[in-house]
Amino acid sequence: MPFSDLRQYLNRLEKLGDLARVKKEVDPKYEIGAICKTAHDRGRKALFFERVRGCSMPVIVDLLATFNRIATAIETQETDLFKEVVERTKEGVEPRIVKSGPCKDIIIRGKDVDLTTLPWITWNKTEKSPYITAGMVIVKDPEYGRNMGVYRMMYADKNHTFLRLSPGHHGYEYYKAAELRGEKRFEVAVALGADPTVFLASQFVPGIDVDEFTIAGALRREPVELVKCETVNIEVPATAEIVLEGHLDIPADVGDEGPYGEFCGYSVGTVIRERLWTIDCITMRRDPIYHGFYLCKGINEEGVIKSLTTSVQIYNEMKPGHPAIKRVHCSEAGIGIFHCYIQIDERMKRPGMVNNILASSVGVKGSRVKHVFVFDDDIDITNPEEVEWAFATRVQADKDIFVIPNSFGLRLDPSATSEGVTAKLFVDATKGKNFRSEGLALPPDDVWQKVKQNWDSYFVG
Ligand SMILES: Cc1cc2nc3c(=O)[nH]c(=O)nc-3n(C[C@H](O)[C@H](O)[C@H](O)COP(=O)(O)O)c2cc1C
Ligand SMILES: [Mn+2]
Repeated sequence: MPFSDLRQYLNRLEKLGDLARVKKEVDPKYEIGAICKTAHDRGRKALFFERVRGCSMPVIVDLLATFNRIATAIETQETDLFKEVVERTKEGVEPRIVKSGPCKDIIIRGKDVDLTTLPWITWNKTEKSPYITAGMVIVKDPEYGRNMGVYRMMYADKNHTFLRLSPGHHGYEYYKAAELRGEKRFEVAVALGADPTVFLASQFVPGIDVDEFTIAGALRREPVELVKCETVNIEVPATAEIVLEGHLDIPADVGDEGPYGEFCGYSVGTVIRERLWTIDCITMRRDPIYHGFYLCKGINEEGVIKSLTTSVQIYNEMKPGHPAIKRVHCSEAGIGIFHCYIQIDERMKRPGMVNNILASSVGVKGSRVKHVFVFDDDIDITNPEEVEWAFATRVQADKDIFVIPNSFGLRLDPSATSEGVTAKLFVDATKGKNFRSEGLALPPDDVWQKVKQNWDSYFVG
């Protein structure tokens, strides 16, 4: 049975010993971020902050920050995660609209709306204001249907926040479409804290007309239950912890937004003239749990989630044209999008094939790959040690590496131009035609397997 809400998932994590309760009161300004950053090197458990200064709500952070927890979220094993996600997302599962749900336990409207009751967290030293970071923003369009994506919200006042609608992301495109239709108002709903597949689904990059709730349904193998909002014509997860309802005016009020600690691990400037929205209604569960998301230098939760969603997407798009591809892995330290490792079936390799695969990788929809490598299938591309070893021993830089200058990448990459123009690197790390080796230096398989099976027996007297 899939999890029906955030709470069920947290219970499971706690039973598995994969959730740590922070019992001491913590300061929402920098201390939560410092605890999250430290926890990364000390077990990487999900962190449940029971007492946050100045706020009555507990805070959960780093929910899906390991592949193991993502596997738990979709009820599979970490070793099967990639294969399962590829299989399950082949077909969407439509959400089901229900009459009511626990997200309606408490309803606060109009002038009673007071966002200061939420835990406003400032995560990193570069951030000048606190942010909502895990809000799943739901919007609708008459042509494209429903869309759900996570967009950050910087605090403005008790019923306003900024809404960072990045060009290219669907929230922005929907807003622009409403503007072009001459509308004066753009409705928005934001859900915080739901069954974990919903958040996971928000990070897939399907076409503009695909409702991310159908991906959540596919991941959990049952429809997500949605309820109608109170003040806008949008549906939200029935079991959400907190729901914000409201609107942007068209044209919207604007102001300077940022800087913010981005998933690349840096803060990259202030967004000039970002839009603000008005929150007209808040609904929530009794004793709501606030979901926060921490981004920082090094491997962070977004890099881990993106690693999975990007790898699945690149695999799905490239496999039909390149059947030799066995697996794709965009590494977490490469923030899930910059370093793409492609594993091919060595037996299917033909002259020139690897370079064609490398070149095609930049054409994948929404792909931001920057450094792409192809490996033979004796390399476990999810293991950084094997990846580096293959790069060290199978690559001749003058023959196996090529670069495309002036390509489109990501503006948040501080080494790219401010428009996001970047070079792309392609590496054939497979064994070349003239590779000089009699084979891998490893024990014979049968002996090795036997040793592994009887491992403990070697260490008893
Ligand atoms: C914590 C977090 C914060 C994010 N902040 C933003 C943001 O402020 N603006 C944005 O456009 N995308 C942001 N994203 C990325 C989008 O959620 C993601 O690219 C999503 O797939 C976009 O979906 P869409 O194309 O349907 O809008 C964020 C992602 C995460 C995990
Ligand atoms: Mn979308």
